[in-house]
Amino acid sequence: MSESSSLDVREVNFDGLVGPTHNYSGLALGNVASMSHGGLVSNPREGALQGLAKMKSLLDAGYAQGVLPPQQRPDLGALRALGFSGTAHEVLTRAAGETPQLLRAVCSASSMWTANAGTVTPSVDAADGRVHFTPANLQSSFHRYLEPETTGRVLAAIFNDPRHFAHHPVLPATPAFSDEGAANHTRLAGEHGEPGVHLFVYGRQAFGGDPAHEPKRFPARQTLEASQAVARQHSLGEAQTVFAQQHPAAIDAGVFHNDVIAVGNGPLLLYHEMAFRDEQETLDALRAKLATPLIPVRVPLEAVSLEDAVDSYLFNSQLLSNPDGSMTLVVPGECQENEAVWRTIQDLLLAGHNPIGEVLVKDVKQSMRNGGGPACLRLRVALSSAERQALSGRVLLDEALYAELTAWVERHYRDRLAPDDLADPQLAEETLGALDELTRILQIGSVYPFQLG
Ligand code: SUG
Repeated sequence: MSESSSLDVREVNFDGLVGPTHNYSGLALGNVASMSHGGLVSNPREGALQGLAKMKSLLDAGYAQGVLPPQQRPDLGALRALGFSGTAHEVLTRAAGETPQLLRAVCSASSMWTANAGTVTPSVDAADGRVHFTPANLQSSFHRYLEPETTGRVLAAIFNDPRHFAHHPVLPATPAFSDEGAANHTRLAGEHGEPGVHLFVYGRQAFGGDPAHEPKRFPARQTLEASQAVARQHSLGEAQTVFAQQHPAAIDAGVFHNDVIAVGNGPLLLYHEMAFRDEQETLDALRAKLATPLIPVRVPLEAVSLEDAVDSYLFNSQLLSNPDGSMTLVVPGECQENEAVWRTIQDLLLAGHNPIGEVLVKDVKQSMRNGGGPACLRLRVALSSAERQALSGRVLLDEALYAELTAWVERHYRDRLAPDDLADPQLAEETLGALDELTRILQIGSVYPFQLG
């Protein structure tokens, strides 16, 4: 085994910075929060500061915290590819007049939800002893389909030492290989540095699937075929993988990713009774493959309805390992506002026989209104100390980086954005200036289309 399997493996949570064009456009079919908040005025500065505050508090609590940059928006290249021409001003004005919905899509700051950036396999599970990455194609929606190209460049810039990191191509961006990344992937293991089992959760089967087992109201965003292809790219064998179908009724209730209804960490799987189409089969398969006893923590429907799960985002929590073997659950503020959910946290999770010993409540409301909780905002990458040292750029949060990023947000971000503001060419210019500066702060080189010429 390579040095990457040595001790001191830590999970680094790479949170996406909320971008300067953060807005509410109602773009995500099947995502109840996005659908109900479209058209509201957003607060990009507040959103970015909320995200940074979450990162800082987890850093202060002793967890390893990374940061990933937002993307270049508005995506003028996408508008040009769709036939708009002329200066930036002309392109934006014409798009705003002719297809305001398209303009909103190319302005989305959706790359903040880095749980959808890609799928990651830690080196301890990989035959070649390297960490493997596949950016997600996000082909289910146009605004997110625009992300993978820059995501791939950002990941390659940060994890750029080929002795430690391997990057795979994005899957074909077509419905059969619809891939939403780590939001539908959970790695279970004894500890982060021990070999693990990868639970891939899909919503539909593209080839030969039975439509009777698919959601009726909202789209299933992940296919079995996409999950299998990612597992193949990462050379994960049968003994290391479990493929489980998401419950179609959950998708129809607004559970557009598995991380809205289940979260795992180490040997613990916290899940809602309605998470999987076949709960027992899923647990049995995990038990058969895991080297350590599975700790299932099941939340029954009678404790938390699907509606409450979707409203509160209880399962979109971060579950973090502590040195004493206990775990901390990082929940969004909305959980505290929901009586049934808050009671379940106290009575079933904290008082139950499981390692969850603490609950931290974080305010990420700006992101939550678009359906993004604490877990959506982060990409988990388990790294050995050698791999952490091999990272490029200045992306591991510390006191100084936090202070610089906070000042950068305060310098460049608008307080509020109404839907009509998205056509303002000034906003596009401000954003480019801010991102150029950000790549210097993070020392990641040129990753944006405007920097590549
Ligand atoms: O893809 N929302 C995102 C939220 C992603 C949450 N991620 C995880 N569950 N891991 C989505 O649905 C809404 C954008 C808007 O409507 O303006 C949006 O894209």
